Amino acid sequence: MAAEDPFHHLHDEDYARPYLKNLAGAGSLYPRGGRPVEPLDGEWRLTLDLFDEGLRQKWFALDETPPSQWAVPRDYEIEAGETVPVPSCWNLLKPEWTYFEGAAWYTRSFDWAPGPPGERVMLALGAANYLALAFLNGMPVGGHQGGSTPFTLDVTAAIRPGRNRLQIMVENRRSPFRVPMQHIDWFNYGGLYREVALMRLPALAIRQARAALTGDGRMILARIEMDQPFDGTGAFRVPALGIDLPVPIRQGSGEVQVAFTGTPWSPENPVCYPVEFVAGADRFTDRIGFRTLATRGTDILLNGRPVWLRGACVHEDDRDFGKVSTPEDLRRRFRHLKALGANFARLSHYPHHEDAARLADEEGILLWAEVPVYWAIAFDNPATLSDAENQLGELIARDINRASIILWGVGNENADTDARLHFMARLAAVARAADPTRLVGAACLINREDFTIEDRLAAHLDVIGLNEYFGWYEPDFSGLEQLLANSSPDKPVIISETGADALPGYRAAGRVLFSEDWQAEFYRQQWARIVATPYVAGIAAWLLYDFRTERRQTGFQRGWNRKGLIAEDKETRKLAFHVLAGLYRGRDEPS
Ligand code: GCB
Repeated sequence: MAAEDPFHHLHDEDYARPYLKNLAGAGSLYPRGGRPVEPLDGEWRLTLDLFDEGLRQKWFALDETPPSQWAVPRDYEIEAGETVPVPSCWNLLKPEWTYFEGAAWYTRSFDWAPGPPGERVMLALGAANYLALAFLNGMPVGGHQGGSTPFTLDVTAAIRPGRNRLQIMVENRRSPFRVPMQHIDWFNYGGLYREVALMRLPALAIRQARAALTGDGRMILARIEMDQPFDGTGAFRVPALGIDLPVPIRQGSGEVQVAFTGTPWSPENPVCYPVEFVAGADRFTDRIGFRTLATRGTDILLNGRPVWLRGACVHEDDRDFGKVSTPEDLRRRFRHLKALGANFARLSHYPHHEDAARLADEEGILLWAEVPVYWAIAFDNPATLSDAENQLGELIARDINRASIILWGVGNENADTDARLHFMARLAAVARAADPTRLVGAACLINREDFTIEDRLAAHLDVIGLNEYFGWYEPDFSGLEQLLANSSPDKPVIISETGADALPGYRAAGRVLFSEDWQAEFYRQQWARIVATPYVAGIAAWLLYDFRTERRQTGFQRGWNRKGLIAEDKETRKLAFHVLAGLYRGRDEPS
């Protein structure tokens, strides 16, 4: 049927293809870089669209004539949508939306005043779970897949002076081919759950700007990448260190080295310096901590000295807001980590809000940041691999200047098959190529036949993550003892998860599952064995807060994973919190 027929998609099952052709990716991302933006947060209209009628019928192409003047009936009306806040997760807005998995259309209008000639306008989204397609004034302006990473869409051709109408279709179906796939242990929230904004860029703009110490810690290496071929001179400035240097830019990129005379960033002294990169009419600013990172044998070295990681994993989840990270939520998270005596957190199991790592920089908490290559991804599917590569690339591009991030996690508990080895070795290579300054790790499975830390992927990693639940999913700790004794890895091992469920307030003596007492005793037992193992370089308790997950349906759980050290109210500290805080501070008593 002819493309101009407004209903040509209706009975055409290939209806989505035209919109999926040019999805934005890491290569087209403009990190914010301190540039001013015009927020589009606030009230939007939301219409659920379980059958994808919006794409089939082209809801974006409909004009805004009121229903009283319609010549023929329609199935969509902007004003009939619910008024919802952005950012938010639709699941928590209305009881009947709690378990909705499908497409939904967000619509709002905004006013626009054009800037100087040549200016470009980007629609910048912090994240949308999982697929997002955007339409401005009836024109498709691109989209994105991957539920936790940022993207920018160039809307220059579609935006107009005065009133504009923006529509974003967000679709969160779980699928065997997505990253993550349909089987996960967390809640599949949907929607525009991070900030949406417009960002103005000059005709020639900085795509990426980074600065980090060279391996020996003596020099800062600063690099600018433009979004087009360009020969000229930029600038790199760190006013507090008296640095103000020209950066020669050839063919769109350039770098410069300068002696580092400042204070290295560390958890004890998390010094971040305001920095500025300038090229042409564009200016990219950031706050950067400078530190070195390496491994030597089974040690992790921060600024040349071994560091032992005491930490907790944390999901991006909230009883009231779902995946939305409010500034208060993030600040509370770091207060709790500090109260625990932690110097480390694992941001499980997908990229978190970018302010998490920014706050970690300021607070001095080391981070493991990862992509949701979780459990049984479709490892043999090339499209799934490119999706995972892209999510990793976007995460690295966004957070390249964060001193707190020490490790890129490329997966979690994936069975050691040939397809998985190929898939994840590729991700490790992608991470190294994009960022040679950090470590690459993954949470590996163990060999359960001979109880050893054994995974072919380890050859591609700097750090081996070990998730183990001896004493919880296994009745006792003997397997852990065997495993730790049988293994002799030649690189650092982090206990990337260990934990036990506890229902707040449920008290019982002995190994009574789901009691606060057993959760606390579990950590005492684990700790004694872990700290006695020289090749272990740290531990991340599973986890800081209880989180929502539909896999967990006993009377103790009722839709929640209860392994939090703190209950779902993010206030009530369980016994294990106090015990672990005592252990982390070097004494086995409640703090
Ligand atoms: C794991 C997974 C994590 C689960 C956890 C649990 O090994 O990596 O996502 O939530 O165990 O609670 O069982």
